Order: sequence, then structure tokens, then C-alpha cells
Amino acid sequence: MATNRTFTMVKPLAVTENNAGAILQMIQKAGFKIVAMKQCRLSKEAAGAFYAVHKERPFYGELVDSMSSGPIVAAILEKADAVNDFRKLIGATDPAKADAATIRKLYARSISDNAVHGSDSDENAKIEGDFFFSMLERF
Ligand code: 3AN
Repeated sequence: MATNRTFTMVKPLAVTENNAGAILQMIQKAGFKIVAMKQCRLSKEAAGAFYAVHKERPFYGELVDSMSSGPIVAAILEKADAVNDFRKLIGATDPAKADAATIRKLYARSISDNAVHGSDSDENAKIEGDFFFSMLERF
């Protein structure tokens, strides 16, 4: 059964372009509650560990460079069917293929700098939230 939490990051280019506030507003207006949130910068090592599942993919190096290039905003979000509903809100990985009015359609620059991360399963939502947040940081 679907759980009610997912994990997101506003990616470095979207933060640098001052779009984090607008993106978080879209997330809240879509009914997600922010359970935990912080701005921080991933080292190359930390970005590599977070995306270790993609280690063999040709874009892994580019992804690690991009995700460690500036600050990100990480958050745990709560809503019924959170993982699936958040994937719908952010749109397709490639912004050129994302539906109108999705976060990636509005704010992504390319398939690698695609504005936001969203967990792809309940299991990964838990792993990814635990990567960034202690129990004391969740409300
Ligand atoms: P999603 O973030 O939509 O779940 P994944 O998990 O397939 O997509 O990919 C993780 C991240 O890797 C994407 N958010 C994107 O930044 C990057 N990425 C995925 N596919 C490509 C690609 N073909 N070229 C460059 N970067 C990619």
C-alpha cells in the first residue's frame, strides 16, 4: 500500500535562479505538507552516494557535477499517495516531455538540470529522507 511521505530536492540551478520559493509554493498548493526542510550543499561524494543507483549510467558524472554545483533545498513531504501524486506534479524526467503546468515544464532547463528530484517508490522515499534528516528535524 502507498505510504503518505515522499522526498524531494530543489536542484542547484533552480535554487541559484531563485525559483525555490515558487516551486515550494506549487508543492504546498498541491496539498503537500512540509514535514522537514533544509538548504545545504552536497559534496561530490555525497551527491555520488545519493545517486549511487545510477553509477553505471552514462550521465552519472554529469549528474554528480550538477547536483554538487550549488545549494539544494531538501524536504520530506506528506500527503495521501505522496510518491505517485508528487511524480505527477513534477512531470516527466525530460522537461520537453513534461505535461503543461508541471514543475519541470515550468522550471527545468534540461534533462539533467530538471529543477526537482522526486522519490520513485515508498522504499526510496524513506531511504532518501533518512539520508538528509534526523528524527529531531521532522515535524
Ligand atoms: P527522475 O528524477 O525523473 O526519477 P531518474 O531517476 O531516471 O529520473 O534520473 C535521476 C536524475 O538523473 C534525473 N533527475 C536527471 O537529473 C538525471 N538524468 C536522468 N536521465 C538523464 C539523461 N538521459 N541525461 C542526463 N541526465 C539524466
